[in-house]
Amino acid sequence: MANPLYDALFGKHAGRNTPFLLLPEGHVITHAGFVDVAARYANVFTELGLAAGDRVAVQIEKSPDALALYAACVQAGLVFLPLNTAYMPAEVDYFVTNSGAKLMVCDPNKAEGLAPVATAANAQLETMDITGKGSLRDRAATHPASFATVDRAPDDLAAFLYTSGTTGRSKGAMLSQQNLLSNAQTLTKHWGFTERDVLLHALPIFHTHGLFVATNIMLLAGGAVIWMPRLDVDQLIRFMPQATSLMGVPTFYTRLLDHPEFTKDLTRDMRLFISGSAPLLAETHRSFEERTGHRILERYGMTETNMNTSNPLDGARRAGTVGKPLPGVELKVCDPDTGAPLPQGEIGVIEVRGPNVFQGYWQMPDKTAAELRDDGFFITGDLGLIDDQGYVQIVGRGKDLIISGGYNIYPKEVETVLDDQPDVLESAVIGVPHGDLGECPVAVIVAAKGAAPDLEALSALLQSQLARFKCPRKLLLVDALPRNTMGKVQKNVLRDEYAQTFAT
Ligand code: MLC
Ligand code: AMP
Repeated sequence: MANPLYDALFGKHAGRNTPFLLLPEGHVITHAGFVDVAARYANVFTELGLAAGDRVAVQIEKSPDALALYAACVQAGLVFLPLNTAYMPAEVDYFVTNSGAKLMVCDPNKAEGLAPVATAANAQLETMDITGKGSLRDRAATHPASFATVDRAPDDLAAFLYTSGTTGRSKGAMLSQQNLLSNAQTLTKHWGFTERDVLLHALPIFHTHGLFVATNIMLLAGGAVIWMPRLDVDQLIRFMPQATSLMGVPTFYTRLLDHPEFTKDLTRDMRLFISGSAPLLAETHRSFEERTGHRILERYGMTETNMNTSNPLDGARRAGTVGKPLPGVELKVCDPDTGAPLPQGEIGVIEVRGPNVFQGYWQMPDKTAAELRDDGFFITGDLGLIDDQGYVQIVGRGKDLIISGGYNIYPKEVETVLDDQPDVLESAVIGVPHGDLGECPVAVIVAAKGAAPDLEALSALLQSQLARFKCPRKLLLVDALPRNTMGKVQKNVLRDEYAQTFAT
């Protein structure tokens, strides 16, 4: 047996002294150097008593060592569980407990606060800071740069990514080796990535986009990655002449367009600009082409499915569409009530099937059954249509979800915190247009009888419990929420009413 994901992404780089991670301050990590570091961490995992199939939860800043932990998990047959660094301890508590993680890795600054979480969940706690330093690296220094790769089958799990739900708590999407590998292979070919490519990487590595799409492709293709800790447009511009490609959420592109130094000349050696995770406005697509001559390639994906559709490398990249289903991916548009496929051109719920589709939600058979059909089709909850040229257009969401700067916010989670407050009768959290982040959450609140909620105090309370990006940028008090005849809150009415909240 072998370990297909490790062999394809990492193992083949052993001994290759070619540049892999190019750090902004000038340091270069070679492919060989990277797999050596990963092997040391794989040895640490064994030292800590972890065995194949165990989950490793990490909430750490982006660094080369943070990426090496992902490689080490794959090599040791462990399930990698990355967490958004913005999550608060209560949120982390849920993920660690629910996943049954045996090891938790956090920033040294957060270790004290998270120690009780680890203890309660019976997980070991180790640390790693933004430079890679911490207790894990100390341990790694005592181990050799070689490790006997653990055998894995294509269906064995490689990662858990938690995704929130419209009703209850977050669900751990289980991704197998084959889910990740098949998608990386398809995308590398579809987008023409080779070892000559140099990717500008400014996305976080705790989500599908920055971790799997961007890094898996580059590892498979064997090219180099300019490894930036976060989005800094000045830095992006500085390094663009050395790069061939960029992957980003739409905010990356609107911020580039807002920068006076972002010119056609700067993008001369760029081969490809890719956008996804949130809708790219047709207007951004057109302005980008006017400024640079490049047409952004938009694609569509999800945590549960990796990438589903893409505009073509060669051929028409059409603004306002997410392209056609990727090779090997089947896509249909169905009636939301009956699940029956709809004729071409009609709007319905998008369903997808293929080797990219996840294995189900961890220990949630009911939720899995509700979204993943017996025949393998996954119900995405996105509303769309297939146009007369076979391109998919996403026209809305059947699920109550806000996407802000590429991060998902489930209103229900925020409303639950607000509704629990004695001064609040009820609340509705909606997404309203925002020039920089696409949309931003706003909370519309109704006071409990005779109460006068302190909006500042409510805002502070939300910030103490939820990651900052989920917290509404504005809280508004109203007498009543609009309802339809069935008594359901009409969020579309609220979205229209408050559409101008962040208009400039
Ligand atoms: C940061 N903040 C946000 C935010 N990001 N608020 C709302 N939405 C966001 N996305 C808040 C911070 O909490 C902080 O608040 C303030 O904004 C400034 O923080 P920052 O860290 O300086 O922000 P910035 O660096 O400008 O980050 C914005 C961003 C970043 C868009 C560059 O959010 C980002 O990199 N997003 C990418 C997300 C991503 O990778 N998504 C892929 C999901 S995978 P305060 O109050 O402290 O000032 C997926 C599948 C697929 O969807 O198809 O790809
Ligand atoms: P996540 O759960 O973070 O993986 O978010 C997945 C969701 O992001 C999808 O269900 C879509 O709603 C949205 N999404 C991803 N790519 C695009 C895109 N190109 N256009 C519009 N929405 C997108």
